[in-house]
Order: sequence, then structure tokens, then C-alpha cells
Amino acid sequence: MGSLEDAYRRIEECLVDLDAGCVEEAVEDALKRGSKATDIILGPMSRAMDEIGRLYEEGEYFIAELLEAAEIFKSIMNRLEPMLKEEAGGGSRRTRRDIVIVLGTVRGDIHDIGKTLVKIMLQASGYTVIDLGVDVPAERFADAVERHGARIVGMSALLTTTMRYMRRVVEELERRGLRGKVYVLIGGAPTSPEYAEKIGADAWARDAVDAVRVVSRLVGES
Ligand code: B1M
Repeated sequence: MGSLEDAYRRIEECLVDLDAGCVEEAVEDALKRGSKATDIILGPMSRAMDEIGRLYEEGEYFIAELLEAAEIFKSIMNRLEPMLKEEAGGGSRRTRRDIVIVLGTVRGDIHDIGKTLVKIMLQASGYTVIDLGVDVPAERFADAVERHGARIVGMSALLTTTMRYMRRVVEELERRGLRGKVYVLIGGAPTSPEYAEKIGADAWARDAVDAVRVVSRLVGES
């Protein structure tokens, strides 16, 4: 038996233990108990990744464990993707395909789980997302903005060392006379609203759900 809270606790524990089968079972259990997919991903799954990061810092886990955790996270994200999309799209089937968002993890950084979640949610909300992947240099961001006539550039960074590169992208957009044409949105654990302001970005989003809210505000739909 047990409650939804128990299922969430199990998801977190099983992911920290890197037990893929156990995570899958606990996720199915949480769904049966009525959980939203978004709550699973942004709740216990993300908390487990924070704990895994802490264990890495303490020298208990190594890169191999981080990679394993990332694989488990991605397989659950794939399993839940249709539900995540349904939840992000809500009842509205409004199409905003003409609004293009260029998205990527900045140069030097290969963390892609958070960025992929942001992509899933934005696509589900009807936007066209051009995903440039990871380790993206400023020139590629700017090229994509020009080529696709993007309204928004979304940058992700998970490292304190790579978040600095976001400023370089803003500068490249300025250099090409594009800065007035696009909004710049940033996100990722080490970033903050203050940091966004400091580097001349327009907005910061805490997570993938918040990113949808912020984009909608930027393009004047809410
Ligand atoms: Co790395 N790593 N990692 N890692 N890793 C962190 C980030 C770290 C915090 C772990 C730790 O020490 N506690 C630490 C960074 C320390 C720091 O700079 N402050 C770290 C380190 C040090 C490193 C390496 C340097 C280790 C090494 O090689 N010595 C190395 C760097 C590689 C590189 O990028 N050049 C490295 C490598 C890796 C792996 C490749 C092994 C793997 C990533 C695999 C992959 O992504 N495909 C990995 C992992 C898994 C992590 C942790 C454990 C988990 C990251 C994750 O996926 N979280 C991470 C610890 C942690 O995050 N607490 C850690 C889940 C995901 C859903 O959350 O990505 O935060 P997140 O995204 C959120 C929000 O941040 C936000 O929304 C998302 C959804 O809610 N968001 C946005 C993100 N982008 C957004 C964009 C937006 C809006 C919101 O708009 C555009």
C-alpha cells in the first residue's frame, strides 16, 4: 500500500541508489496514485539529482555514477514525455509555431537534461524550438537567431565556470545588431535573476514550467 508521498520518497531513494528498475516501479506507482508527470520530474527525480551531485562533491560518487543517474533520468523522461507534453499544453491547443525559440547549453558545458526538459515543455506549449544541443559557441547561437528569425534565445548552464559564457553570447548578439530583435532567457542551477540582469539578459527561469510562463510573458501572451 502506501501513499503518494511514499512513492515519491521511493523514487528519490531508488534514483540515488542508481537502481533503474526500482525507479521505474516507483514512478508507475506514483502515476497510479494520481501524480502528475511534471511533479515526478521536478520533485523527487530532481531532488535525487541534487543529492547525487552532493555525493559526487563528497567523493562518494564519481563521474560513472553521474552518467548512470543521467541515463536513468533520461529513460524516465522519455517514458513520461507524452504526459509532460499534455500537462504543459494544458487544455489550450493554441499554436504559436511562428514563434521560434533557439535553445542550447553554452560552450564548455555538456549537461543537457534540464535544457531538454525546457524544450519538451516549450514545444508542448506550441512554440517552435530549435535545439542547438550542448557546448554551443556564441556564433552558433547568433547564426541560428539570424537564420530562423528567432524571437527568443534560451541558454542553459550548469557550471559556475560556464555560466560566464552567457555574457559572451549576449555580446555576440549585440555585435551583429540582433540584440534588439530577440529576448534572452537564461536558466540552470548556478544562475539567478540577479545574474540575468548583470549580463544583460531579459529573463531568468527557475525550471521548465517557469520557462513556459516566462516565455509567454516575454512574447506578450499573458
Ligand atoms: Co555534472 N556537475 N559535471 N555531470 N552534474 C553538476 C552540475 C554539479 C552541481 C555536481 C556537484 O558537484 N554537486 C557540478 C557543478 C559545480 C559547479 O560548477 N557549481 C558538476 C560538475 C563539477 C561536473 C564536471 C566538471 C565533473 C568533472 O568532470 N570533474 C563535469 C563537467 C562536464 C561539462 O559540462 N564540461 C560534469 C559532468 C556531468 C555528466 C556528463 C557526468 C552528467 C551530465 C549528463 C547529461 O546532462 N547528459 C552530470 C550530472 C548528471 C550532474 C548532476 C548530478 C545532475 C544534473 C541534472 O541533470 N539535473 C549535477 C548536480 C545537480 O544538478 N544538482 C551536476 C537534473 C535537471 C532536471 O536539472 O539541469 O538543473 P537541471 O535543470 C533544471 C533547472 O536548472 C532549469 O530547469 C531544469 C528543469 O527544472 N534549467 C533551465 C536548466 N536550464 C534551463 C534553461 C532555461 C530555463 C530553466 O531557459 C533557457
